[in-house]
This record gives sequence, C-alpha cells and structure tokens, in this order.
Amino acid sequence: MNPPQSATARAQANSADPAVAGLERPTPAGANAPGFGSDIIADALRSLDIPYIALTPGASYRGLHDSIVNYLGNSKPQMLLCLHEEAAVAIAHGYAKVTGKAMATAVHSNVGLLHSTLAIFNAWCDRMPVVVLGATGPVDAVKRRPWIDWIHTARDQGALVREYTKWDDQPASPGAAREALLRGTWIANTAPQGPVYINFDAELQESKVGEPLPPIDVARYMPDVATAAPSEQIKQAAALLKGAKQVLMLAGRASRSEEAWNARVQLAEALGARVVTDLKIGASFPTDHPLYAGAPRAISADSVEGFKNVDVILSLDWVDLAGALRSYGPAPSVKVIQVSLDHRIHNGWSMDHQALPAVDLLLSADPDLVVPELVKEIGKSAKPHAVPSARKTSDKEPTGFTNEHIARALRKVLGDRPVSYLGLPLSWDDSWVTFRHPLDYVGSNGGGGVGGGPGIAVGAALALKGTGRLPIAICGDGDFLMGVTAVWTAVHYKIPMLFVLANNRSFYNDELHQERMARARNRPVENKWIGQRMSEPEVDLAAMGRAQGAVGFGPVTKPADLADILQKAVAEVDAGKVAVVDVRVEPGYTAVMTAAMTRAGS
Ligand SMILES: Cc1ncc(C[n+]2csc(CCOP(=O)(O)OP(=O)(O)O)c2C)c(N)n1
Ligand SMILES: [Mg+2]
Repeated sequence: MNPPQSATARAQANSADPAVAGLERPTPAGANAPGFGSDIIADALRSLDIPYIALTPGASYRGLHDSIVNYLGNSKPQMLLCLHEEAAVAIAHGYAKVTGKAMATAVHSNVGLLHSTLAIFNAWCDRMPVVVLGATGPVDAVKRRPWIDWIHTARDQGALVREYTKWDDQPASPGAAREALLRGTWIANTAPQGPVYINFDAELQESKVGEPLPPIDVARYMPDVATAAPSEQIKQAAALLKGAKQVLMLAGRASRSEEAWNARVQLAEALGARVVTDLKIGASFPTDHPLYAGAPRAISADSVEGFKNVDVILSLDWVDLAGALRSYGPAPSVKVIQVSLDHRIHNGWSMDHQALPAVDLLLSADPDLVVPELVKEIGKSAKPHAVPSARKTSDKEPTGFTNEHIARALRKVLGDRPVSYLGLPLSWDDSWVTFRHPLDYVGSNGGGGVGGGPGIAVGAALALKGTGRLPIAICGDGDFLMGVTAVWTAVHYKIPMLFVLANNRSFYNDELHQERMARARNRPVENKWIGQRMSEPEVDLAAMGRAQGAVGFGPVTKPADLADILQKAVAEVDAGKVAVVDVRVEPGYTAVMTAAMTRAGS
C-alpha cells in the first residue's frame, strides 16, 4: 500500500487521474514506430511527464494530434478537449495553481492563439507556468493548400504573445523541436514561473523522418535553478527583523506547500509579526490566526492595532509592494525587506511589474526557501509578544441578498470539511470564509481578465482529484458567462466541482465606475446601469450548466432557501457531478469595497 499523502503531495503527484485516464481510449494502432516529425514531438512531450494537454483542435497541428492519439495512445499526455482556446489555457493555468507545475495546451495556428491570448496574459500576470503549443504553415509557401493555409500562416506568430510569455520558439527540425520542448518546459517551471509558446511548422510535423533521434537524459537538460538567498543576506534580514519593535509581514505569492505554510506561521510567531494576505493570490497564512490582520485593505497605519508601531516591513513577494507602501504610508524610518524573484521577469511591455518600491534590503530569492532559514536564524521565539485576539467572522445577518449570504450559507453547509475555493468574486470580503491550508484558496485570475474564472477552476479541480477536498468556484455572472464552456470539459472528463454563481445580472464592478463618473461630472447617477445590466432577459445560468451536462440549481432568489439548495448541490458533487447554482444576489457592493474599487490614482 502507498504511504498516506498530504493533500498537497497528492495534488502534485503529476499523474493522470484514473477516472480521466479511462476515457477516450483509441483503437490501438498496432506496430507503431515513430515515422513522422510529430511522432518525435510526441515522444519529447511524453518525456516531460506532463499528464494532460488541454486543446481545441485545428488542422495546423493535425500531425501532432494524430501522433498523440495514434502513436502515444492518447496517454501521457492525455487530451482534454475544450470548447474555446481561452478555456484550454485557463485550465492549464488552474492546474498549475494547485500543482505548481506546467501542463500542456495546444491551440490552432494564429486564430486559436488569438483566442487564447487573454488566458495566456492571465497566467503571465499570475506567474503560473503553462506550456502552450501551436502551429502554423506550412511555412514553405509552395506546400500550402490554397486559401486556408495562407490565412492561417503568420510570419512570427509568436509575436502575438511574446510580450507576456517567458520564451517562444519556432523550431525547424524534429531535433530542434525536442530541444524547444525541453527548454520551454524548463523555463516555464523555473521561478518566476510563466507561460511559454512553441510553434510547430505544419510541414515539420507531417514530414517523414528516417532515423529516430538519439535518446537523451531529459533531466540533464532541465537542471534545478538555485533560488535560495546567500546566508549573509539571511543574517542581515534576521538582524533587522529581530531588532524590530513591530514587524508587518506582507504574505504574498507562495507555493501550495504545507511545509512552507508552517514555516511562515513559525516566522510570524517568532517575531510577533502582524500578517496581511491578498485575495489576488492563493492563501498564504491562516486567516483565523491571532496575528492575521486582514487583506490589503487593512494596510494603513491606523487600521489595525499595533500597525502604527511598525518599524520593519517584510514583503514575501507581495504583488504590489510599492502600492502597499503607499497605502500604509510608512515613515521614512521604516525599514523595508523585499524577498522576491519577480524583477527577473519584468519586460516593460505590461506594467504588471507595478510601481518601483523603495526597499532597504532585497533578497533576490524564493520566499519559500528564505522563510525557513529566517526561522532558524531568529529562533522559534525571539522575544515574548503580546498576542492580539483572532478576528471573528461577523454573526450579524446581512441585509438584502448579497455575496455575504453565499458565504454564510456555505459556512453552514460545509462546517469544517476541507474545501478548496478556486475563485472568488471581485467583491468578496476576506473575512467571510477562513483559510487554514495552502489549498483552501488558489487565488484569482492574476491578470484581471474577466472570463478566466470557470476554466481556471476546472483545471484546479482536476488537479485536486483524489485529495478529498471539495472544489468550489464562486464566480460573478459576467465571469461565468465569458468562460462558461469550461463547464462542458469538467462534465465530460468527470471532474466533480461546485460552481456558485454570484449572479447580480450585471457587470456590476463597472456600474461603480459609471457612478463615479456621474458624481464627478454632476450627472444622473441613476443611469449607471445602462450598458451594464444583463436583464430583459435575465440569463438562466443554471440552464447553461444543465445544457452542458451539469446539474443546475436555481435561480435562488431568497437567502432563506440558499443553504438547503447548496446542501443538495454539494451532495451532487459528492456523487461525482458538476453542480451549478445560480444565486440571484442584488447588484451592489459594500461601502468599503466600493471605495477600494473606484479610488482615484492619487
Ligand atoms: C476581459 C475583460 N473585460 C472587461 C473587463 C472590465 N471588468 C472588470 S470587472 C467587470 C465585471 C465583471 O462582472 P461579474 O463577473 O458579474 O462581477 P461583478 O462586477 O458583477 O461583481 C468587468 C466587465 C475586464 N476586467 N476584463
Ligand atoms: Mg455580475
């Protein structure tokens, strides 16, 4: 018998789920030697140990498609058919959020790549690895079929995504294609992680090859890249932290590792540091810990007890350190330590690098490797600290019908059951549900590209199969509608999960912006809904789930009905189904949320 695995270890095991592996078995092709360029590419793909390739098909890679089905037997990697390229890449993005490793995707020529661009951008901003494969051509014009091969061949196709991928290539021979796959996967998985794009000439895939390539030891082409900090810097950081009156820890981007999570808690406890987390990224600190101070909105000198005494800020790869420092407004005497590798990926096209923070000490290293070293250096508890009392979730019944009702009903239905939140709506408040494990929440779409939610959730739920965790995605209606076909892929590949839709029948976030404009210009605020509300007709989101084979519930129009319906939906997920619950919340955000979302630049 295998030894018991932790949820994180199970999710990272990188093997295809047995239920998925039994699906879409091809008729064996019989004696099957590698005979074509795409067979060599398929061999290289298999050597990468990637369990799945999410794809939307197209003739530009029909050679590779054939090789995966008939040469590899649709296994290692196994195809996951997606109804839109944006879903294919989003699924790989979600899978990486849980496993920390890249999955493959394939998108057709320039057109499939164009469809996938937003999802690639989301993965880029989220620093998540994805290996995107594509195709073009035949590059040799005399080999092209009339019309279609011409419109679907682009010079420098990689230029479409070069500014938000870490690397791209268009190899010109089977040997170069193998090398590109090794290099691309290695680069994608190396911190800071991100998507890569490899484009295969149609002719290269379909051409016959004589000799097979000589075998290689793949591991030697993908060496580990050291991302620890030098001990001298660890000592410097530890000295600053130990000497501090009050440390503020900004717990930013982190892996899903339980050991790293525990080390972060130990460090905070040793320092008595107050800790802030960010719903843009995965859970990084227990939100019921007495030292936990809240989400980024809490970052201001007078918001939390003890903050005004802060004299050292420790950023563990915080997404927007300069922005956090600006809201906190620290006195110049406050020392700032930044632990991050992110500067290595900044390229100046996208401003996702954020403003340049003023720091006193930069550890250009992986925070998950730095924190345990700091714990060792500082000792379990450097000095006694007054421990504040842990935050409590509000017992007050909210008014109207809001996202807070969804949170309350889920708390009631789920109790202490292990749950992974695979997405939360924009207006979510971090106090509504508690995170106690790195897999309790996997973070947002990263790039603010609405429509990523459903696909990311499906990929994350796939990676969570076998962990015993209940996968839940809470999506805004706008987000769900833009990415809705990912539901079909979840149903088809038997990926049980729960979608709860915070359906306010509006792109409500933008109503707030119209409200802001109207107020600033002294114009009628009551017009803010025009061009925003999705009513007359209201879209039946449960039916959109049902149409794709999910079990649809709702519309739920009364808070009192919500818990019972969610209970039924959870029972369906436990029975292996995909459940979609349409909850008709009222348009409107809390005052705090409204202020945070529409604040001006300065
Ligand atoms: C691709 C894309 N289009 C438009 C936007 C602008 N935008 C930001 S939030 C938002 C509304 C999203 O609607 P929904 O998911 O229903 O959430 P709600 O704001 O209603 O809570 C829009 C349209 C965006 N960020 N991304
Ligand atoms: Mg909405």
